[in-house]
Amino acid sequence: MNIAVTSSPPSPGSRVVKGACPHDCPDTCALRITVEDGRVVKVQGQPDHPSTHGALCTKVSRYAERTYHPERLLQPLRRVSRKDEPPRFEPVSWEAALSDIASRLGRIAARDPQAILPYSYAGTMGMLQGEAMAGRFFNRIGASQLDRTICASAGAAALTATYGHKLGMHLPHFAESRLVLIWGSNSIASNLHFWTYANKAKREGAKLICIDPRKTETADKCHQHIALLPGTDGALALGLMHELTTNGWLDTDYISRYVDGWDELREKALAWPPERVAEVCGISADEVRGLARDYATTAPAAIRLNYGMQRVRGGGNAVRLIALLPCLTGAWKHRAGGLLLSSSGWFAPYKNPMLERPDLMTVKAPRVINMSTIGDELNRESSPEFGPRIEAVIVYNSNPVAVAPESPKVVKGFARADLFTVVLEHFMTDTADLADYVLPATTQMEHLDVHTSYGHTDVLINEPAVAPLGQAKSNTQIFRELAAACGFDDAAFLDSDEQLARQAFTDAIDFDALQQRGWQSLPLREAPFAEGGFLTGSGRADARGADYVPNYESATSTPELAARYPLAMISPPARNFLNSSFVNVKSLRDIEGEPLVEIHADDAAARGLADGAMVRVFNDRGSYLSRLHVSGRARPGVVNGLGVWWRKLGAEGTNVNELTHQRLTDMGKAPSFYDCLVEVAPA
Ligand SMILES: Nc1nc2c(c(=O)[nH]1)N[C@H]1C(S)=C(S)[C@@H](COP(=O)(O)OP(=O)(O)OC[C@H]3O[C@@H](n4cnc5c(=O)[nH]c(N)nc54)[C@H](O)[C@@H]3O)O[C@H]1N2
Ligand SMILES: Nc1nc2c(c(=O)[nH]1)N[C@H]1C(S)=C(S)[C@@H](COP(=O)(O)OP(=O)(O)OC[C@H]3O[C@@H](n4cnc5c(=O)[nH]c(N)nc54)[C@H](O)[C@@H]3O)O[C@H]1N2
Ligand SMILES: [Mo]
Repeated sequence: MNIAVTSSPPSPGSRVVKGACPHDCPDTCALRITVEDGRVVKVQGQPDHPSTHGALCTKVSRYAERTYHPERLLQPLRRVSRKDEPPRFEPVSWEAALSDIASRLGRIAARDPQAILPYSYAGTMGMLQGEAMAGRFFNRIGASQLDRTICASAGAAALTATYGHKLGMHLPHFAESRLVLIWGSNSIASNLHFWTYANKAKREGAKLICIDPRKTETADKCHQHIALLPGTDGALALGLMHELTTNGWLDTDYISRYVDGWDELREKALAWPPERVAEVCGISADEVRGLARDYATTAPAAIRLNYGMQRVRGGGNAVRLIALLPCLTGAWKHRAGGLLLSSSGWFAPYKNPMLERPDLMTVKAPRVINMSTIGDELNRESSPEFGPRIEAVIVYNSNPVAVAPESPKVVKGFARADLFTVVLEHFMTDTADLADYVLPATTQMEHLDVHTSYGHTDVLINEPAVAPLGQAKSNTQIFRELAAACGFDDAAFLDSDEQLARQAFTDAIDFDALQQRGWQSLPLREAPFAEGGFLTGSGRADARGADYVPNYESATSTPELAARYPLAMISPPARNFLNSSFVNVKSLRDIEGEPLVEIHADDAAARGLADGAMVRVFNDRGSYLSRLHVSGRARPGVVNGLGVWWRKLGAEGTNVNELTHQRLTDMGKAPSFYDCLVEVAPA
């Protein structure tokens, strides 16, 4: 495993700063940042933070390389070329940039402020550099609101429907499980600090089973790998319920006390015998039977479900069905049994709902734009249903031109001559290339922040380690100054970062103690649902209405389309990138090599394709040039297009999102990135 474990003492004259990893990852590691002469020289994991235990992933141990990257944006830039020309920018002062941006936004707002749209996601997961000051600004100006759906909202809606909130097992307890299902997650790549606990369980004799269309690094290390077809997890869950029912493996006492709607769901499950499941999932009936037996007869049994499996049309229902499994076997009765998809709901009672100051909102019930369909939204005209055409977009903490689905439409939207785009960034990303103004933002080494997590249950602080580089400013400071340039004199815009940090939580999280220690664990119930206590209105887990929903695109749901595009494409993360972040860090890009697509030997042979060939992956939406990797990691019928590369670093200025579509999941209005048919041909 390529993790960096180091805890050498600081040399004399150096300083150690308490940090938190800002990236969109369930691990939210506590950092130990060593500074010498005002410069970060080392980024390590905090040895005493339980889940970090002194170890970082390869990416974040290179955080200094990213911070001091020669291509860091260090001054504000104004566009001088047209949007349909290669991008050219000139440096401009902060004063000139902010005053021009304020006057252009002011003119749009005078017509209709809802023509202004913020576009942000989790480039940093920090509460301050995320939405604390940005939210205040957009509320005050009266902008459209953004529905932040691009990653997790199908699973979030499903967990909330089933358990009443985004809650699950506590991370450390996985180490005591006897059976761990790693379902839709390449933990070693994307959730390394969970893997440590799973590996501990393995060493103590637990069985590990990976459920994933791709034979990942994680599948390599599990005892068993079930390589189902993408988007068929709901069918597998129903098949498991069939077996639990017909073999008498249900915990009828737990169900009768703590589950609503099982009678209805049981009827549906009985229609899914292993043979039918096998056909839909592309696996064997014995795999279904064996999995059911292991799950029902091993205790405690834990499921690490992750977001990889909910990026398909039926992602929400699949999460619901899987989340019900531990309610049917009573696995929740043990603290090392149950399921974890997200722990973020545990923080809800500790967060200040007023941090982003919804009371400043100047437009009553502004319209909501879904970030996952930004390609379509930017290309819409004004209409009574839609409202005003989008005239300005302020992008921060996100790189939509690379990460949003169906990028041909996203590019077309951002390339509109009449769209005013401001991008707050560290680097000249694909999105920044299409901006009118690019504003240099600080990195996690240069600003204060506070963090929660969606994998563990600790609050963390990130102290600034060094002064901002060049003329970079933090997101909070940029929105503060933009508010001033717009003439907003509300006191809310005068709060310093430390004041924001002190406002972020209720009194139960003491900021001074956080500064002292670096992190604070939430007090938690050991086995949260041992006696029900779900956060649904009834206190019971809710099974009503859950059912398998087939993909938008598959051999069974769209046979005509599948005749032209017979391969299902998934596009999970590349291990050494974080979404599109780090793609420009050379040492990491060198490990990944180049954009590649993995294919099974039979599918390659049927197309006369050789390992290492350049191929065109295509469908009706677009075409993507990529290196072919004939690989045991791909199952028949499925190709794996790894990573969200920067378009401009790809072979023809495209990436995998050239092929994905904008249709939304059954719950939570999320994108269905992994529900996508393609064909592969020689380039
Ligand atoms: N190194 C690295 N770490 C990351 C990220 C990154 O880009 N790089 N991204 C971060 C982010 S934003 C997120 S949301 C999390 C995501 O973390 P996870 O939810 O754990 O997702 P991934 O590691 O993307 O793993 C998804 C796995 O799901 C599999 N998969 C795809 N389709 C299906 C399906 O239909 N069913 C099943 N059962 N499996 C399927 C893929 O093959 C892949 O191995 O990771 C975070 N951590
Ligand atoms: N095909 C396909 N597409 C995907 C996925 C997939 O698996 N397959 N995964 C999806 C998922 S799970 C997610 S979460 C999204 C992620 O999509 P994004 O949230 O857009 O994530 P990144 O690509 O990492 O881009 C984040 C940007 O924020 C910038 N940034 C970081 N910190 C700061 C800061 O403090 N201030 C400012 N101003 N900028 C900062 C970084 O430099 C980076 O360019 O992508 C989605 N897209
Ligand atoms: Mo994500």
